[in-house]
Amino acid sequence: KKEAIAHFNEDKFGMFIHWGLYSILGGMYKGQKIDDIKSPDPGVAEWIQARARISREEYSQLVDQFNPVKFDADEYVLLLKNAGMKYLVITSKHHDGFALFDSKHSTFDIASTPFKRDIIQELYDACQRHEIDFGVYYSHNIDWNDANDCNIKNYLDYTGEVWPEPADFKGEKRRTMGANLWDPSPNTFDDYLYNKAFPQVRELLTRFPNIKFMWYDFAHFLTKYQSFQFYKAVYDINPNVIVTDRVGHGLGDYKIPGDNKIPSVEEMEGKPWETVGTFNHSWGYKEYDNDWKSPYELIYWLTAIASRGGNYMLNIGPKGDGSIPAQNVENLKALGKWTSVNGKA
Ligand code: FUL
Repeated sequence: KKEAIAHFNEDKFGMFIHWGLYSILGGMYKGQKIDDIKSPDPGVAEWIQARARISREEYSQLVDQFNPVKFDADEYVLLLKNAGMKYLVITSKHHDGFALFDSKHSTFDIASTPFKRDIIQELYDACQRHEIDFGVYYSHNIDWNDANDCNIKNYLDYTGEVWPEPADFKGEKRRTMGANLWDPSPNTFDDYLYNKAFPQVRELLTRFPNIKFMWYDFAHFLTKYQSFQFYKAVYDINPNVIVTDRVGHGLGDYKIPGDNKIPSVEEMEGKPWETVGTFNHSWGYKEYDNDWKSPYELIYWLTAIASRGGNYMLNIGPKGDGSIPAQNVENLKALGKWTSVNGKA
């Protein structure tokens, strides 16, 4: 584990990819920008299902439209490699519950789309070919398709917390904090854990033995035991995989300060850490957000983070057709000119 952490620290600069069914919508729901929808949930594109309170049934119809024919794994990996990045982490399953890999434990996955090709497999293979470290993001607590209410009721009962507001779960305007309170699945949260989440985590680690990072996210409503189980699920199969502290309850091998946050050295308490940052203002593709960070801004983020001892993982959100927004490509190429002179070989 020590070696794996030292290796991670050496990597310094990586690419994050948020890609899934939400990328088809590009931040638009029925002709309306999600920023214009009145909703207490975040306006980032991958949160559209929560923000617009889309039913599970309606959202899952996107499966039939997911056909990213422009996707080319080598092109993605060479783009990041030529920008000076050393690793890649992709959303294997985000909060919507859709798996970008061919999963034995859910039909809500890439194999059910017209595309069928296993995106995680193709990127993993391309990373091995081009000597890029590979990791997966996995939304373990939040799964709007299969995790019932994402454990929020148990959590509030158990902790006695009143959060986000009195928990009658009826107010449409109430912030969900990621829990599916508008159309929860009929199964229990335990069903989700034992029939989908743990099996999928094991599936990923077994199928991809050279995974370096498990990027768990958003553990708000998990018990300490559940967080421990998620940590252990990884450790038991591959103890060299390092795990984000977002697994919950103070567990994990490296710290993630808030999204888009450059922390002070003191805040990180001498632990390994990584800042994750957006290129514009959304993680998933949002067709009307063209406020891209320039190559100069990216150099600032990279140097500010690296000089404090952290890693910088910069995000891109490919479109539903598999292409990457042109300005991302251009700015990453420009950045590559700088890293080729100032970065590590
Ligand atoms: C957050 C998530 O809710 C966002 O959608 C995104 O994945 C970001 C990196 O982490 O907690």
